[in-house]
This record gives sequence, C-alpha cells and structure tokens, in this order.
Amino acid sequence: MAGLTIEQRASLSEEEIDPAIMSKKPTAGPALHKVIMVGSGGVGKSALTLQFMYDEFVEDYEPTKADSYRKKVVLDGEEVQIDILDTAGQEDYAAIRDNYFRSGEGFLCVFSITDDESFQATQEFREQILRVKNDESIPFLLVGNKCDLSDKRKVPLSECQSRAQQWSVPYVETSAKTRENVDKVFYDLIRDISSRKKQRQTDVKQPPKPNSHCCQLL
Ligand SMILES: Nc1nc2c(ncn2[C@@H]2O[C@H](COP(=O)(O)OP(=O)(O)OP(=O)(O)O)[C@@H](O)[C@H]2O)c(=O)[nH]1
Ligand SMILES: [Mg+2]
Repeated sequence: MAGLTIEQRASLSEEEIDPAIMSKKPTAGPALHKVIMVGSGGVGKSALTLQFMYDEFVEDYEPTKADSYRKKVVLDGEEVQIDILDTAGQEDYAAIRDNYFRSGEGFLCVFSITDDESFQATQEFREQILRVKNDESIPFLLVGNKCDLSDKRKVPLSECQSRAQQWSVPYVETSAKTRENVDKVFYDLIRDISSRKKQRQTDVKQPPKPNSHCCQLL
C-alpha cells in the first residue's frame, strides 16, 4: 500500500494493507506468516534477515529503523509466505516497538553470544512481547547469534539454555556470517506459527462436545 509509513503498516491487518486479499480469500493463496526480529542493536537481526532473504552477509553495521521483507518458501511441501519485520534494536526507537510487536505472529529474539548486555536485554524483550501479545505460548525462539566468534564468547552456553528452558522456548545458535542455522531458525518458527494456526482452525471447526456436566432437568 503506497503512502503508508512502516509504523502504520505494522498496525494494520492484512486486508487493510491489501484490500484485494479479501476477494482472494476464497481461493486461499499461500498462507502468510508474520515474523518479527527483536533484540538489542548490533546483534545481527538485519544480517540474519538478509542472509535468509538473499544469501549474503553484510559486514557493515547500519542501524535499522524498521524494514519489512516478504518471501515465498516451501514448508514441509506446502508453499507459504513469510513476512519479516526487522526492527530497530537501538534504544532511540524503543517507544515504537509496541506497535510492531502487535502485528507479529512469531518472534526471533536475537542476542550476540559475544555481548552479555544483549543477552540480559532479551529478558525485557520477552516481557514486552508477552505484555503486548498477552499469550505465554506465542511462537518464539531465543537466538544466540555470531556463533562463528566462539573465541569471543561472553555468554556461557549453559546460561542461554537455562533461560530458554525457563521460558519453555527453543534455543538455537546461529551465524549470519557462515549461514549456520539461519534457515533453521526461520523455518522452525514458521512451522510453529503454522501449526498453531491449523490447530486453531480445527478447534473452531469441531462442534463443542456435549457437556457431560450439564444439569438434568427433572
Ligand atoms: N562475525 C559476525 N558478525 C556478525 C554476525 N551477524 C552480524 N554481524 C555483524 O554485526 C554488525 C551488526 O549487525 P546488524 O545485523 O546490522 O545488527 P542489528 O541487530 O540489525 O542492529 P540494529 O539494526 O541496530 O538493531 C554488522 O557489522 C554485522 O556484519 C555474525 O553472525 N557473525
Ligand atoms: Mg538492523
């Protein structure tokens, strides 16, 4: 939709962004899954996104405000679309995060294994996401990036794993530089988003079971 800022776009529904989608609904195009990249500045959210999208590693650091990407992928034999919103880690943009988070169906919460502060910050990101989405089981992966720099590791693997365990989410280490586990984190997340949506559809379709606890009229 032309003329919209990315902030406005983030708060809109799919139909509002592209009204034609309404008319396309009966023919059911590929499902669209909305992923949000979150984490402190400089941890590699953009580098992971660009590696996933275009198979390239960007050495330069250019702080992001917000960028949005879309890609068709085949997930377990089914074509789906993935919409990635790459948000700003820099504190200057913290105030606009709520709006972005609201539109997300799944989150990659990224820190750098070489930067303890970025690991500590994941706690706040998690809390903000849960507050905005109000859903403890929202699809979410904790991602320890820059694993190619293992000689500069500052966050012990055991700490990362125990935080993920405490949140009941998967923990995966990635390198946007070597591409290690880059596809995996995106695919694992959209698989989770997709299966939740399918589960919800079956819940809706299934007629409510007769209530065995109902009172009998005498
Ligand atoms: N060695 C190494 N460097 C990385 C990796 N990922 C990102 N970088 C570098 O780290 C710097 C910051 O990466 P970005 O992807 O721009 O960080 P960001 O999280 O998007 O930062 P903001 O947009 O400010 O939130 C860049 O110079 C990248 O080249 C990685 O896996 N390994
Ligand atoms: Mg960025």
